[in-house]
Amino acid sequence: KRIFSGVAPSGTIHIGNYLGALKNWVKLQDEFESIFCVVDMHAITLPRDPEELKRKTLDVAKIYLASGIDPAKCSLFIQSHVSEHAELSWILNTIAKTGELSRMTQFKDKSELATGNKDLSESVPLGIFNYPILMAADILLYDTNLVPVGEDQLQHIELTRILAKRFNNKF
Ligand code: LTN
Repeated sequence: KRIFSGVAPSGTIHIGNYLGALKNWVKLQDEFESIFCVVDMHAITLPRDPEELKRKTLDVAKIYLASGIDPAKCSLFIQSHVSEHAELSWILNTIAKTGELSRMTQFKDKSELATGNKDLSESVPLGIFNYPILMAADILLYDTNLVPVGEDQLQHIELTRILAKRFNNKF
C-alpha cells in the first residue's frame, strides 16, 4: 500500500506538527511505500515573501529529516519541483464544482480570515477556494491508498474520493 502526506511551509512548524504528524510518519515509512512532500504550492494561497517561502520550504524539509523521515525508506520532495501536481490540479478543476468547494469548512474559515468578514463573494483569493483540488491532485497523482492527515482534512479527503469517482465515470 502506498501513502502520501505533506506539510505546507506556511506557519512555523512546531511540536504539534511533530506529535500530530511526523512522529506517526516515521513509523509508517517502515510499513508502506511512503511519499512525503513539502507542499509549497499550498503555502501561496495567501501572499508570501518569496525569500521567506524558500527558507521555510527548506526548513520543513529539514524538520522531516530531523524527525527521522529517511530518504532511504521513502520518497521526499518539494511539491513545486514536480510540475504534474499543478497539471493534474488543472484537470481536476474542470470537473470540480463551485458548490462543493464553497461548502468546505476550511475554505469558509480561511476566507473569513483573509477578508475579515463573512461576505465571501468578493476578494477571496481563488487559491483558497481551489486549495482542496491541489490536495486531491497530490493524492491522486500517485494512486495513493492511504493518506495520514488530521481530522481537519477529512472533508478534503472525501472531496478527493468524489473527484476521482467523477473523473472515472466521465472518462
Ligand atoms: N492540506 C493539508 C496539507 C496537504 C496534504 C496534501 C496532506 C496538502 N496536500 C496531500 C495530505 C495529502 C494540511 O493542511 N494538513
